Amino acid sequence: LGIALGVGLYRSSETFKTTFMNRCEKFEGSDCEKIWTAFEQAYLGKDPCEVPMEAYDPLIAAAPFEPACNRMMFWSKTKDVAHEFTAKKHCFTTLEDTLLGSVLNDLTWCGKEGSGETFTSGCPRWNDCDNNTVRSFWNRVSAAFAEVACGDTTVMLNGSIATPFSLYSIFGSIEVKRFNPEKMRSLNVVLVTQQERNTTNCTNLSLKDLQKELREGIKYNCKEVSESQIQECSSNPETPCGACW
Ligand code: DVN
Repeated sequence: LGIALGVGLYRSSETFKTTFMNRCEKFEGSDCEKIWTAFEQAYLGKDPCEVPMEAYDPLIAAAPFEPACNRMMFWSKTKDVAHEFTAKKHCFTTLEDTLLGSVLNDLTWCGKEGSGETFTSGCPRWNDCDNNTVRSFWNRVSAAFAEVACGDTTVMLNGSIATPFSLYSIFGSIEVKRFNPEKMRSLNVVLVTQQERNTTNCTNLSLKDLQKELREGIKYNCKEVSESQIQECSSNPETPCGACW
């Protein structure tokens, strides 16, 4: 059994690296072996609950975020609708469309004290501990993505929930705090509504918190847009992005 288990773990970490490399190589001109090494050093041999976000600094240095001015899209509680949209309309880019975001999207990984392996099971869950391998990664890459945000930026927020903007989300606790008024002209909220539900609107109190969080010099706008309108727009290749909302 020990051997079988060992082989199973070995195989899963091999699959993990293969997935990482395959996804990475879609981004032409990137040194994926170098990026993999910088990634691994963040967590290998460590207690998976004691990986601070700074552990990924060398990874960010190995694969820096290139700003996509006027095209950057943030999101919170709108994962599916935002990604369906950017998959079809390339005039907007989310973190998960960038190299690091897309390579690790939907994956779980961690190390173990005294081991040089990458594990893909038995890792802490998102809320099990603050400094877990996966959560610290998303916090770190989100910070880096937000730091380079420039021009007019967009955030899709969920208009079907009571607090579309939460200070405890990654968007509220990490990204908004790193928006730089010297680079960013405006933040444009697309509040995604659903006709059949009792939805909030741009006067929602949590959006006042968002405006308070924005540093002076960053303009704020909000628009209510129905999910069906967003989907219709992204499914029609002829419609320019500027006409989606
Ligand atoms: O702007 C985006 C993007 O740049 C991103 O990295 O951060 C922003 C979105 O984060 P958010 O504001 O915290 O939004 P959500 O919708 O609360 O959470 C985003 C994701 O973080 C979730 O979809 C979870 O990822 P998963 O498991 O679907 O791949 C993850 N997450 C957040 N809270 C979680 C959690 N996963 C499990 N349990 C939780 N409590």
